Amino acid sequence: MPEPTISLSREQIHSFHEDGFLVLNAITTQEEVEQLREIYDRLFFERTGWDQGSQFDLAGTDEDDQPRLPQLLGPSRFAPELKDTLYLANARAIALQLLGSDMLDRNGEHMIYKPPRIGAATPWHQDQAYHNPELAYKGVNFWMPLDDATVESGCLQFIPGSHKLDVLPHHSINRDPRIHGLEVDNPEQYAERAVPCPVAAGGASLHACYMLHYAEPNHTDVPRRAYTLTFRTPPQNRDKPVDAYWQKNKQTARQTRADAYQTRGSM
Ligand SMILES: O=C(O)CCC(=O)C(=O)O
Repeated sequence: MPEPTISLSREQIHSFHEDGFLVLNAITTQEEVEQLREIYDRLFFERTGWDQGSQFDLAGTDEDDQPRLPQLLGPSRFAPELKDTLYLANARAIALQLLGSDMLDRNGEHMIYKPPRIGAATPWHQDQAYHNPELAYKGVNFWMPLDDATVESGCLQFIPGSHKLDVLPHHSINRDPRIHGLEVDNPEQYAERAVPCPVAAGGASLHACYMLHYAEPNHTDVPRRAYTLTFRTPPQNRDKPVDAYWQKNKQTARQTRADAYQTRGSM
């Protein structure tokens, strides 16, 4: 693992805790961005992880030939060289500054691809709407684009201070339980308070747990490739679980594939 090359100033740490997000101009080198693009394109071109349910269309039912928002969970399981990047070393060092020494060693990761022209919106949501409703979380997501991400191509947008909220009611995209992706209820109210955070390739936007965030469809002719790393402290049991009723009626093709894959593995 490379040695970290950057750290946050006191002002940046304060601003992250106050607003719930932060933008970094560079979290890795352009040389590493080039290498990551090759790995990324291979993983999506070959639909790596599809059979395991680890790759799927976040905004669709997985019936389309051309998914509009493909997502791959745990990409380093399929490309182990991702465990040895400067991006990971820098993100881990910064996460430690933000979360403190009880941060867990193990981190999460995923990739979300917005193809040129057809890439769908990532609706307003909180990541914790997907998570275990019995637990409370403290953590940080690093979102690094491999292409210059603009508002038009789908950089992330945030609602300052919304990381201080608890989980809000969500529903499946299009209210279709066959779709994995979630959207917060009444999303229209957030647009006018949104802070768009354009980021150049190899830079990153960071956001805290519970932050409301969104990204436009990709209206441009260039891809919007993004690679997220997540870090957290041990989750705490809640006195009263969140009523995450939107999780209960999910019926995704991704889950069916994941269950079938597990059954085959245990036979
Ligand atoms: O890449 C996107 O469009 C959304 C990313 C996101 O929601 C996340 O990484 O938490």
